[in-house]
Amino acid sequence: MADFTIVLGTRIWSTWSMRPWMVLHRTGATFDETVIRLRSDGTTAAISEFSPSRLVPALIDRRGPEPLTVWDSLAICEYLAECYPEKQLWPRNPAARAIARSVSAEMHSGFHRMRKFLPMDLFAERPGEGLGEDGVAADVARIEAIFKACRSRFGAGGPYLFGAFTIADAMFAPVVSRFRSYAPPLSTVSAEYVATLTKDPGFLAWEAAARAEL
Ligand SMILES: N[C@@H](CCC(=O)N[C@@H](CS)C(=O)NCC(=O)O)C(=O)O
Repeated sequence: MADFTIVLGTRIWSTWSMRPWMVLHRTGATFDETVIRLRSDGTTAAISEFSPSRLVPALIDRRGPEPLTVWDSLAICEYLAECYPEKQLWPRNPAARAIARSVSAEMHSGFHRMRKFLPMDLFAERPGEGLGEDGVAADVARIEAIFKACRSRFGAGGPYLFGAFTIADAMFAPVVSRFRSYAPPLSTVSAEYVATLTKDPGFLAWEAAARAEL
């Protein structure tokens, strides 16, 4: 049996599932998956079998004497960072790590207008749609400011927000998918970052699995 089971929602829509899945994929751990169809009559009941919050994602760690269930995307990412310190899933530098945690938490708790009006639909092409809705431009501008600040202050060592891939990149992966679908006008820094993340092995693996689900 694999070390972990990750419980996910329908891949094309489930932003919260995509984030910790990319992090788990990065660890190289063996894992299997349970994918629950969202937006169906039985969704809540099906999720409740695995997740106490009745929301996906959830991670089940089977390595100990009894299985341990961790839920909520950011808590799962933190748990994996603790399980695999050698993978440097957070930046090693304390200042970079503090900012990586700040932008990840900001993503986790904010950007409600963008979430509402630019929902993730992984392969959709809807250029311009939703961009004029109230508050969307402000959310996009704030995200662009985050990309610029992280890349310029901490990104010298590679093409990701903090140079090498970290949890912060996974947290922004669904945003990058939205930028690709809805095509807001972007700065060069943001456009380059979208190109980087959409070529990331974890992002591509998520897309391949999502295609197989269609
Ligand atoms: N704060 C949670 C949010 C999780 C969440 O909202 N998950 C959605 C899917 S992306 C869900 O489970 N929805 C249940 C449903 O559609 O019935 C996290 O970060 O994991």
